[in-house]
Amino acid sequence: MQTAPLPDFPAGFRWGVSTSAYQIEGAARADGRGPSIWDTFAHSPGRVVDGSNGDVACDHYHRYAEDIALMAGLGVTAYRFSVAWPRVLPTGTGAVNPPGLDFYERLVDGLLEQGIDPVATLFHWDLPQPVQDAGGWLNRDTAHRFAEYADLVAARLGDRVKLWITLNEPFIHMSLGHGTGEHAPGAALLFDAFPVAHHQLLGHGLAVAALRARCGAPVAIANNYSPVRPVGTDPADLAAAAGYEALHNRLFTDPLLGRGYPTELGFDESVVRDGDLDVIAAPLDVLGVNYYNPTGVRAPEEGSPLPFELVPLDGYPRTAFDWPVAPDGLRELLDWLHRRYGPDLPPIQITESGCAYDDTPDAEGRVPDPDRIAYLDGHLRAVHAAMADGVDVTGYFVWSLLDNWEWAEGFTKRFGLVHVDFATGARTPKSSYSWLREAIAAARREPPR
Ligand code: PNW
Repeated sequence: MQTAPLPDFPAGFRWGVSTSAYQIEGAARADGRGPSIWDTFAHSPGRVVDGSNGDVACDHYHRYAEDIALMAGLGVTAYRFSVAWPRVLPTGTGAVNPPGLDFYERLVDGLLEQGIDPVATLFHWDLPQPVQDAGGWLNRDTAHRFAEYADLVAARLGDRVKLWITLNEPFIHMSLGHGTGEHAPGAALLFDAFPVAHHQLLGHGLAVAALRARCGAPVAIANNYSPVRPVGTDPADLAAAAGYEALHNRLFTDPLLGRGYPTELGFDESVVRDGDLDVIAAPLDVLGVNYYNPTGVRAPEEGSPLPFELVPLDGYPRTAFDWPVAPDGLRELLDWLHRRYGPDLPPIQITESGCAYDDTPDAEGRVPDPDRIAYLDGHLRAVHAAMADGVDVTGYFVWSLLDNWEWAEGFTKRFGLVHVDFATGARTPKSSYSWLREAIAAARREPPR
């Protein structure tokens, strides 16, 4: 598919792809890896739509060299992966598993050989099961265990990782993992899940301190955001939308950027101790922004346990996930972050942006995915427009390099630039891969200014 040339991005803009450990690595019992909450969850009947799990996934643990070659062919300047805590510390704490650290060292060194910046996420939801058994993120101790694990990884890789990301989407881990139970560990506590927010943020702050003590590499967190669109004009609809806005977009970012927790949600904040908010507000070098779609919200039905109802938004094309395709939402979101947080907002990198479609190889073995090309084109233009509005955006990572294991959706949602045949592990670059390769090559040819 042909698209008009993209506008110029500045020299040094980071072009990347993102993945996460449990979604691609497989090798779930190899080389001393311990179980995580996602192993437990995926192996429990009824939790994952197709009954699948990440035991093998993309077998990236064994095929990482091929995957680095795919990235080199794409021309990206950075790769965002996650370190599996239970691969490094099989029980979450205590004894180190050397082969686990060795794997990430091979990966990092392989990336550096290709001139690709390693960007390491420390927690992408795969909590060691023994840490969960001790209370998981409902237990304040987990914040300290996380910082110790961060210190351990930084001691080994701190001289080579170019950007650390402490947590991935703590909002989703709280809300789907502990609010509704759709994700591991499967707790359905609704608003009583607030301690999971606070302890993740405390763990983040403690990990930032540990990383700073070990190395000079910049530190970020990756939050997901969604512009909230009220559906309906009743004051009750507007109030519901305002509440959801505070929950989704501000609960994590306000305390990170020194504003404390939003009060309008009525959370029981008794777990917050003196000094915690200072730990959480440790300066960040980059804010990671994961963006997929805007959210429609209206007032709930009588008797609903939640103060809002999420509703589909009309008037947008949809992905295979039924998510609306709304590049304007990304510009709106970036402008909102810039306005709301002003000088406290660090430079932004889009740490995830992408879409799922039912991509299937054709008779010639090609995988045409014109909808993904249109998606990426639109979202890159939205980023560029936000930059012209004055927002400091320094990178864009596509979710994802590979089709992979999409959590509760199992293998049914394909987000990759590269098609994966899950029966054989065979990788086939889709047409979006060729499109992005040309876009990156054109951008990197721009003269520095
Ligand atoms: C993110 N939602 O998850 C994650 O960081 C990735 O691991 C994941 O594969 C990707 O987005 C695509 O889903 C999300 O329900 C999971 O709104 C669920 C939601 C949002 C993000």
